[in-house]
Amino acid sequence: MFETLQAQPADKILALMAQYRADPRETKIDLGVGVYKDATGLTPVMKAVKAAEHKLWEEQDSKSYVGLAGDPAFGDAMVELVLGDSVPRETVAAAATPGGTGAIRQAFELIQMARPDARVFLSNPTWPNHPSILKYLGMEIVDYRYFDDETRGVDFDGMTADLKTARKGDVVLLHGCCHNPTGANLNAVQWQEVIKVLLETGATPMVDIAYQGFGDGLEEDAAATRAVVAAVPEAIVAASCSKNFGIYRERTGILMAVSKDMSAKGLNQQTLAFLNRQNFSFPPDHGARVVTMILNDPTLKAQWIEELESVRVAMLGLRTQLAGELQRLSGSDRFGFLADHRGMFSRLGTTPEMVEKLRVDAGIYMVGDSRMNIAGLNAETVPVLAKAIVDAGI
Ligand code: PLP
Ligand code: TYF
Repeated sequence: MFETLQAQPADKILALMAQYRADPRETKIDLGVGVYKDATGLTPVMKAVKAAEHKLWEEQDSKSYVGLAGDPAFGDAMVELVLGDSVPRETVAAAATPGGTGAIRQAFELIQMARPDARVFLSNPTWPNHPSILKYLGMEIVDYRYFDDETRGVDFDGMTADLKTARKGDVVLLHGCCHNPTGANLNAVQWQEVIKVLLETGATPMVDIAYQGFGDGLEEDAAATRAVVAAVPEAIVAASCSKNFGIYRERTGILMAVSKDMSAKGLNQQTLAFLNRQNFSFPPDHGARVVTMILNDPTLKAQWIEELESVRVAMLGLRTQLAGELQRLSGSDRFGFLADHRGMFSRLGTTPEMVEKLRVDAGIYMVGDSRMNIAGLNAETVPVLAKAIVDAGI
């Protein structure tokens, strides 16, 4: 049986993580995997999370099964966090999933179930797991232009031209905020243009939002997702709590199916629960419960927002420092895009050979497409990175 198995391609980001760990150099800098790290290089448990876990330990009197879609209170809290009051709650079906990746996987299966011939439009580039899962499911992918290698901003004309080729029954996957891997994002006017194209083509948007609170703020980062779901007849939203609650390993995420036609909610909800049952039955509860406790307790929520805000501001500070240092050393403004990008990542815009050179010569680890995790830096390593970039002639 197993002798027929073939080696599958490794995840390049995760492979880089192992390579970094094996590097004995003390001066090495990890700008690889998208995990937030503080100035000392640690990924701390947020205080609000610790407090909620403590309370949970004291109060929880059963670990019996919850429900196929998870605790409805988690659904309510997350729909409010992500969608605000953009659409009536009665139009949103929601199911807890193992992480944001679980939500994405279930979303693709939902699409395949509803429309076996659907094409899924992906930004070029996008998070590698998007095409990887779609290929695994045998679904058709269409790339749309997204990143402008020259400006390191969004190639908006290319993007809209490509999205106009979508049809009703197709799905357009959009990053709600903090685009991974580029860090380049649409402005509010451009989002309205995208919405216009969605309405013209009849294609269904699927929003992947994994970094709410990491870009311009909790509400600001949700604005595009809310505008999209409010405007179109149907939308899919996959949200992750891994980053903004710092609960990566708890696998906490949610899939939402939004339908303007309120009578559709029952069937959508039942379908999401069915999909969970086919794949793993009950979703993990611990992370979801902690998130629910935080969002429903004004004191814990205020503490979480404060902690999240300090994470966001720290990353912005590193962006400004890095752009400034590069301007000083290179005598040019060509790295100004680093201060304009938002979220954990920026694509530097250099060749895989240069990325490899930085790793070998300077112990700087970034993903092969030159994606850097800004949170991997601190005030001391920013000048080191800037010097290495300029010395390499990038
Ligand atoms: N979507 C994007 C764009 C991501 O970068 C991530 C990153 O981890 C996820 C979804 C899902 O993350 P997780 O499954 O860890 O919640
Ligand atoms: O893009 C990243 O680095 C994060 C973490 O298979 C991640 O989203 C990377 C690869 C992967 C799962 C998560």
